[in-house]
Amino acid sequence: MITNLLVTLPKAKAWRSEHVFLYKGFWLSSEVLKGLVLIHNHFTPQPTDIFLAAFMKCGTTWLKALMFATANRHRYKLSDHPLLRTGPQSAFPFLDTHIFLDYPVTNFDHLPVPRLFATHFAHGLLPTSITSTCKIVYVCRDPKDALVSKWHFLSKLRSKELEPLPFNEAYEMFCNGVSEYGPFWDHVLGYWKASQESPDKILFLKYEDMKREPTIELKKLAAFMGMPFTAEEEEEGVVEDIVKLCSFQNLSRLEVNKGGGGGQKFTAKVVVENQEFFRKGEVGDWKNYLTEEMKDRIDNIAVNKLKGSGLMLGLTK
Ligand code: PAP
Repeated sequence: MITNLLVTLPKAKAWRSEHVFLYKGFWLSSEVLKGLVLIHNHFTPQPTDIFLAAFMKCGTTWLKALMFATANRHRYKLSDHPLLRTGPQSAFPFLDTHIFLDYPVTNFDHLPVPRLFATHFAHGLLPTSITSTCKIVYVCRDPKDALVSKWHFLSKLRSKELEPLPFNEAYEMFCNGVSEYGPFWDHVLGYWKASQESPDKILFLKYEDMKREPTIELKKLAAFMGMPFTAEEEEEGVVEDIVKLCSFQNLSRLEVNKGGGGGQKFTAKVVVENQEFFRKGEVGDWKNYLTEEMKDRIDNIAVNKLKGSGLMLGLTK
Protein backbone atom coordinates (compact mmCIF):
# COMPACT_ATOMS: atom_id res chain seq x y z
CA MET A 1 0.00 0.00 0.00
CA ILE A 2 2.67 2.47 1.09
CA THR A 3 5.07 1.26 -1.61
CA ASN A 4 2.50 2.12 -4.28
CA LEU A 5 2.18 5.62 -2.86
CA LEU A 6 5.94 6.17 -2.51
CA VAL A 7 6.69 5.55 -6.19
CA THR A 8 4.34 8.39 -7.13
CA LEU A 9 6.01 10.98 -4.88
CA PRO A 10 8.98 13.30 -5.50
CA LYS A 11 11.92 12.31 -3.31
CA ALA A 12 15.02 14.02 -1.97
CA LYS A 13 18.09 13.19 0.08
CA ALA A 14 17.21 12.75 3.75
CA TRP A 15 19.12 13.47 6.95
CA ARG A 16 18.60 10.11 8.69
CA SER A 17 17.76 7.59 6.01
CA GLU A 18 18.34 7.70 2.27
CA HIS A 19 15.23 9.56 1.12
CA VAL A 20 12.35 11.72 2.23
CA PHE A 21 9.19 11.97 0.12
CA LEU A 22 7.19 15.08 -0.67
CA TYR A 23 3.62 14.49 0.48
CA LYS A 24 1.08 17.31 0.40
CA GLY A 25 3.84 19.92 0.71
CA PHE A 26 5.91 18.21 3.43
CA TRP A 27 9.00 15.99 3.34
CA LEU A 28 8.35 12.74 5.18
CA SER A 29 10.26 9.51 5.70
CA SER A 30 8.60 6.36 4.43
CA GLU A 31 8.03 5.21 8.03
CA VAL A 32 6.07 8.25 9.15
CA LEU A 33 4.17 8.38 5.87
CA LYS A 34 2.96 4.90 6.69
CA GLY A 35 2.00 6.18 10.15
CA LEU A 36 0.09 9.09 8.62
CA VAL A 37 -1.94 6.80 6.39
CA LEU A 38 -2.78 4.59 9.40
CA ILE A 39 -3.76 7.60 11.50
CA HIS A 40 -6.15 8.74 8.75
CA ASN A 41 -7.65 5.30 8.35
CA HIS A 42 -7.70 3.92 11.89
CA PHE A 43 -7.23 6.53 14.61
CA THR A 44 -10.41 7.64 16.35
CA PRO A 45 -9.82 10.78 18.38
CA GLN A 46 -11.79 11.48 21.54
CA PRO A 47 -12.86 15.06 22.27
CA THR A 48 -10.84 14.96 25.50
CA ASP A 49 -7.58 13.98 23.74
CA ILE A 50 -4.82 16.58 23.94
CA PHE A 51 -2.09 16.66 21.32
CA LEU A 52 1.43 17.98 21.61
CA ALA A 53 2.64 19.06 18.18
CA ALA A 54 6.06 20.38 17.23
CA PHE A 55 8.60 20.40 14.46
CA MET A 56 11.52 18.12 15.30
CA LYS A 57 13.83 19.32 18.07
CA CYS A 58 11.67 22.23 19.19
CA GLY A 59 10.77 21.01 22.69
CA THR A 60 8.77 17.77 22.52
CA THR A 61 10.73 16.06 25.31
CA TRP A 62 10.30 19.03 27.65
CA LEU A 63 6.61 19.52 26.86
CA LYS A 64 5.92 15.81 27.21
CA ALA A 65 7.27 15.98 30.75
CA LEU A 66 5.36 19.17 31.60
CA MET A 67 2.05 18.00 30.14
CA PHE A 68 2.27 14.57 31.74
CA ALA A 69 3.27 15.96 35.14
CA THR A 70 0.51 18.58 34.98
CA ALA A 71 -2.26 16.24 33.85
CA ASN A 72 -1.33 13.63 36.47
CA ARG A 73 -0.36 15.87 39.36
CA HIS A 74 -3.02 14.40 41.65
CA ARG A 75 -1.96 10.83 40.92
CA TYR A 76 1.77 10.90 41.60
CA LYS A 77 4.04 12.28 44.29
CA LEU A 78 6.84 14.39 42.84
CA SER A 79 9.40 12.54 44.96
CA ASP A 80 8.42 9.19 43.41
CA HIS A 81 7.32 10.28 39.98
CA PRO A 82 7.19 7.94 36.94
CA LEU A 83 9.13 10.54 34.97
CA LEU A 84 12.09 9.84 37.23
CA ARG A 85 12.03 6.19 36.27
CA THR A 86 11.07 6.22 32.60
CA GLY A 87 12.07 9.59 31.16
CA PRO A 88 9.72 11.95 29.32
CA GLN A 89 9.72 10.22 25.94
CA SER A 90 7.82 7.25 27.40
CA ALA A 91 5.29 9.48 29.20
CA PHE A 92 2.85 9.27 26.31
CA PRO A 93 2.80 7.95 22.73
CA PHE A 94 4.41 9.58 19.72
CA LEU A 95 1.50 8.86 17.43
CA ASP A 96 3.35 9.12 14.09
CA THR A 97 5.12 5.81 14.64
CA HIS A 98 3.40 4.36 17.71
CA ILE A 99 0.32 3.81 15.57
CA PHE A 100 2.04 0.87 13.84
CA LEU A 101 4.06 -0.60 16.71
CA ASP A 102 1.33 -3.20 17.38
CA TYR A 103 0.04 -5.32 14.52
CA PRO A 104 -1.95 -4.37 12.48
CA VAL A 105 -2.53 -1.08 14.26
CA THR A 106 -2.06 0.08 17.85
CA ASN A 107 -5.08 0.46 20.11
CA PHE A 108 -4.91 3.36 22.56
CA ASP A 109 -8.18 2.73 24.41
CA HIS A 110 -6.40 1.82 27.65
CA LEU A 111 -4.80 5.26 28.08
CA PRO A 112 -6.07 7.40 30.96
CA VAL A 113 -8.29 10.39 30.13
CA PRO A 114 -7.27 12.88 28.89
CA ARG A 115 -5.25 10.78 26.48
CA LEU A 116 -2.06 12.61 25.51
CA PHE A 117 -0.37 12.15 22.13
CA ALA A 118 2.65 13.73 20.48
CA THR A 119 3.12 14.32 16.77
CA HIS A 120 5.55 16.06 14.43
CA PHE A 121 3.06 16.17 11.54
CA ALA A 122 2.13 19.55 10.07
CA HIS A 123 -1.34 20.84 10.93
CA GLY A 124 -2.57 20.41 7.37
CA LEU A 125 -1.52 16.75 7.31
CA LEU A 126 -3.50 15.71 10.37
CA PRO A 127 -7.04 14.42 9.85
CA THR A 128 -9.70 17.05 10.52
CA SER A 129 -11.21 14.61 12.99
CA ILE A 130 -8.21 15.51 15.18
CA THR A 131 -7.78 19.20 14.35
CA SER A 132 -11.48 20.01 14.69
CA THR A 133 -12.02 18.00 17.87
CA CYS A 134 -8.91 17.94 20.04
CA LYS A 135 -6.89 20.58 21.82
CA ILE A 136 -3.35 20.97 20.48
CA VAL A 137 -0.32 22.40 22.26
CA TYR A 138 2.25 23.56 19.70
CA VAL A 139 5.80 24.47 20.62
CA CYS A 140 8.20 26.19 18.25
CA ARG A 141 11.79 27.31 18.52
CA ASP A 142 14.35 29.53 16.85
CA PRO A 143 14.90 27.68 13.54
CA LYS A 144 18.66 28.08 13.90
CA ASP A 145 18.66 26.13 17.17
CA ALA A 146 16.21 23.58 15.76
CA LEU A 147 18.54 23.08 12.77
CA VAL A 148 21.63 22.54 14.93
CA SER A 149 19.79 20.22 17.29
CA LYS A 150 18.28 18.24 14.43
CA TRP A 151 21.61 17.86 12.65
CA HIS A 152 23.22 16.45 15.82
CA PHE A 153 20.29 14.13 16.51
CA LEU A 154 19.82 12.75 13.00
CA SER A 155 23.57 12.49 12.35
CA LYS A 156 23.74 10.06 15.26
CA LEU A 157 20.81 8.04 13.89
CA ARG A 158 21.96 8.24 10.29
CA SER A 159 22.38 4.88 8.64
CA LYS A 160 26.01 3.76 8.78
CA GLU A 161 25.71 2.68 5.15
CA LEU A 162 25.33 6.33 4.15
CA GLU A 163 27.98 9.04 4.02
CA PRO A 164 27.77 11.42 7.01
CA LEU A 165 25.78 14.60 6.27
CA PRO A 166 28.10 17.63 6.66
CA PHE A 167 26.61 20.51 8.68
CA ASN A 168 26.86 23.00 5.81
CA GLU A 169 24.90 20.69 3.54
CA ALA A 170 22.24 20.21 6.22
CA TYR A 171 22.06 24.01 6.52
CA GLU A 172 21.44 24.36 2.77
CA MET A 173 18.80 21.66 2.84
CA PHE A 174 17.09 23.24 5.85
CA CYS A 175 17.05 26.67 4.16
CA ASN A 176 15.46 25.01 1.12
CA GLY A 177 12.86 23.36 3.30
CA VAL A 178 14.19 19.85 2.77
CA SER A 179 14.42 17.91 6.02
CA GLU A 180 12.27 15.34 7.80
CA TYR A 181 8.79 16.93 8.42
CA GLY A 182 9.92 20.18 6.72
CA PRO A 183 9.72 22.86 5.44
CA PHE A 184 10.15 24.28 8.95
CA TRP A 185 8.40 27.58 8.17
CA ASP A 186 5.32 26.02 6.61
CA HIS A 187 5.06 23.77 9.65
CA VAL A 188 5.17 26.69 12.09
CA LEU A 189 2.89 28.87 9.98
CA GLY A 190 0.22 26.18 9.69
CA TYR A 191 -0.11 25.91 13.46
CA TRP A 192 0.30 29.65 13.99
CA LYS A 193 -2.57 30.49 11.66
CA ALA A 194 -4.77 27.79 13.16
CA SER A 195 -3.98 29.10 16.66
CA GLN A 196 -4.97 32.61 15.60
CA GLU A 197 -8.28 31.30 14.26
CA SER A 198 -9.01 29.02 17.21
CA PRO A 199 -7.01 30.06 20.28
CA ASP A 200 -9.20 27.83 22.45
CA LYS A 201 -8.11 24.82 20.35
CA ILE A 202 -4.42 25.54 19.79
CA LEU A 203 -1.96 26.91 22.31
CA PHE A 204 1.13 28.28 20.56
CA LEU A 205 4.25 28.27 22.76
CA LYS A 206 7.87 29.21 22.15
CA TYR A 207 10.85 27.32 23.60
CA GLU A 208 12.61 30.62 24.31
CA ASP A 209 9.65 32.02 26.32
CA MET A 210 9.54 28.81 28.31
CA LYS A 211 13.23 29.08 29.11
CA ARG A 212 12.80 32.69 30.21
CA GLU A 213 9.59 32.37 32.22
CA PRO A 214 8.81 28.69 32.81
CA THR A 215 6.26 29.21 35.60
CA ILE A 216 4.20 31.71 33.58
CA GLU A 217 4.23 29.41 30.54
CA LEU A 218 3.35 26.36 32.64
CA LYS A 219 0.35 28.15 34.16
CA LYS A 220 -0.80 29.02 30.64
CA LEU A 221 -0.36 25.40 29.61
CA ALA A 222 -2.31 24.02 32.58
CA ALA A 223 -5.18 26.47 32.04
CA PHE A 224 -5.32 25.57 28.34
CA MET A 225 -5.39 21.86 29.18
CA GLY A 226 -8.43 22.57 31.34
CA MET A 227 -6.52 21.88 34.56
CA PRO A 228 -5.57 25.31 35.91
CA PHE A 229 -3.53 25.46 39.11
CA THR A 230 -5.65 26.52 42.07
CA ALA A 231 -4.61 29.43 44.31
CA GLU A 232 -3.81 26.85 46.96
CA GLU A 233 -1.56 24.89 44.61
CA GLU A 234 0.22 28.07 43.63
CA GLU A 235 0.78 28.96 47.27
CA GLU A 236 2.12 25.48 47.95
CA GLY A 237 4.64 25.90 45.12
CA VAL A 238 3.25 23.13 42.90
CA VAL A 239 3.97 25.13 39.73
CA GLU A 240 7.62 25.63 40.66
CA ASP A 241 7.90 21.98 41.69
CA ILE A 242 6.70 20.77 38.29
CA VAL A 243 9.02 23.21 36.51
CA LYS A 244 11.90 21.83 38.56
CA LEU A 245 10.93 18.19 38.00
CA CYS A 246 10.83 18.75 34.22
CA SER A 247 13.90 20.95 33.93
CA PHE A 248 16.76 19.96 31.67
CA GLN A 249 19.10 20.00 34.69
CA ASN A 250 16.94 17.56 36.62
CA LEU A 251 15.91 15.18 33.84
CA SER A 252 19.25 14.98 32.04
CA ARG A 253 21.07 13.85 35.20
CA LEU A 254 18.77 10.85 35.79
CA GLU A 255 20.23 7.42 35.21
CA VAL A 256 17.36 6.49 32.85
CA ASN A 257 18.21 9.48 30.66
CA LYS A 258 21.96 8.88 30.70
CA GLY A 259 22.05 5.56 28.93
CA GLY A 260 20.56 3.67 31.85
CA GLY A 261 18.40 1.42 29.71
CA GLY A 262 15.64 3.86 28.82
CA GLY A 263 14.75 4.35 25.21
CA GLN A 264 12.06 5.17 22.71
CA LYS A 265 11.05 2.62 20.10
CA PHE A 266 10.11 4.39 16.88
CA THR A 267 10.03 1.39 14.56
CA ALA A 268 11.05 -2.25 14.81
CA LYS A 269 14.56 -1.15 13.77
CA VAL A 270 14.85 2.38 15.17
CA VAL A 271 15.21 2.57 18.94
CA VAL A 272 16.62 5.80 20.33
CA GLU A 273 18.29 5.94 23.75
CA ASN A 274 16.81 8.55 26.10
CA GLN A 275 20.14 10.33 26.35
CA GLU A 276 19.87 11.41 22.70
CA PHE A 277 16.95 13.69 23.63
CA PHE A 278 19.13 15.68 26.02
CA ARG A 279 22.02 17.59 24.51
CA LYS A 280 22.48 21.18 25.73
CA GLY A 281 18.97 22.47 26.28
CA GLU A 282 20.02 26.06 25.66
CA VAL A 283 18.90 29.02 23.61
CA GLY A 284 21.43 30.25 21.04
CA ASP A 285 23.75 27.25 20.58
CA TRP A 286 23.55 28.06 16.84
CA LYS A 287 26.29 30.66 17.47
CA ASN A 288 28.75 27.80 17.67
CA TYR A 289 27.81 26.57 14.18
CA LEU A 290 26.62 29.44 11.97
CA THR A 291 28.68 32.28 10.53
CA GLU A 292 27.20 35.80 10.54
CA GLU A 293 26.35 35.33 6.89
CA MET A 294 24.58 32.03 7.50
CA LYS A 295 22.67 33.57 10.40
CA ASP A 296 21.55 36.56 8.32
CA ARG A 297 20.38 34.34 5.48
CA ILE A 298 18.27 32.07 7.65
CA ASP A 299 16.86 35.01 9.66
CA ASN A 300 15.87 36.69 6.38
CA ILE A 301 14.13 33.56 5.20
CA ALA A 302 12.17 33.53 8.45
CA VAL A 303 11.25 37.20 8.12
CA ASN A 304 10.08 36.71 4.52
CA LYS A 305 8.17 33.51 5.13
CA LEU A 306 6.41 34.86 8.22
CA LYS A 307 5.75 38.33 6.79
CA GLY A 308 2.25 39.56 7.60
CA SER A 309 1.53 36.66 9.94
CA GLY A 310 2.28 38.56 13.15
CA LEU A 311 4.72 35.83 14.20
CA MET A 312 8.40 36.50 14.80
CA LEU A 313 10.93 33.75 15.15
CA GLY A 314 14.62 33.23 15.35
CA LEU A 315 15.67 36.70 16.31
CA THR A 316 17.66 35.57 19.34
CA LYS A 317 20.90 37.52 19.44
P1 PAP B 1 12.37 15.38 19.27
O1 PAP B 1 11.88 16.24 18.17
O2 PAP B 1 13.34 14.32 18.80
O3 PAP B 1 11.28 14.83 20.14
P2 PAP B 1 12.85 17.53 21.11
O4 PAP B 1 12.60 17.05 22.49
O5 PAP B 1 11.81 18.35 20.48
O6 PAP B 1 13.28 16.32 20.20
O7 PAP B 1 14.16 18.41 21.12
C1 PAP B 1 15.30 18.09 21.80
C2 PAP B 1 15.92 19.40 22.26
O8 PAP B 1 15.27 19.82 23.46
C3 PAP B 1 17.38 19.26 22.56
O9 PAP B 1 17.93 20.54 22.30
P3 PAP B 1 19.48 20.79 21.99
O10 PAP B 1 19.92 19.79 20.99
O11 PAP B 1 19.56 22.20 21.48
O12 PAP B 1 20.17 20.64 23.30
C4 PAP B 1 17.34 18.93 24.04
O13 PAP B 1 18.56 19.15 24.70
C5 PAP B 1 16.26 19.86 24.51
N1 PAP B 1 15.62 19.44 25.75
C6 PAP B 1 15.31 18.18 26.15
N2 PAP B 1 14.74 18.21 27.35
C7 PAP B 1 14.67 19.50 27.74
C8 PAP B 1 14.19 20.16 28.93
N3 PAP B 1 13.67 19.48 29.92
N4 PAP B 1 14.28 21.51 28.96
C9 PAP B 1 14.81 22.20 27.94
N5 PAP B 1 15.29 21.64 26.81
C10 PAP B 1 15.23 20.30 26.71
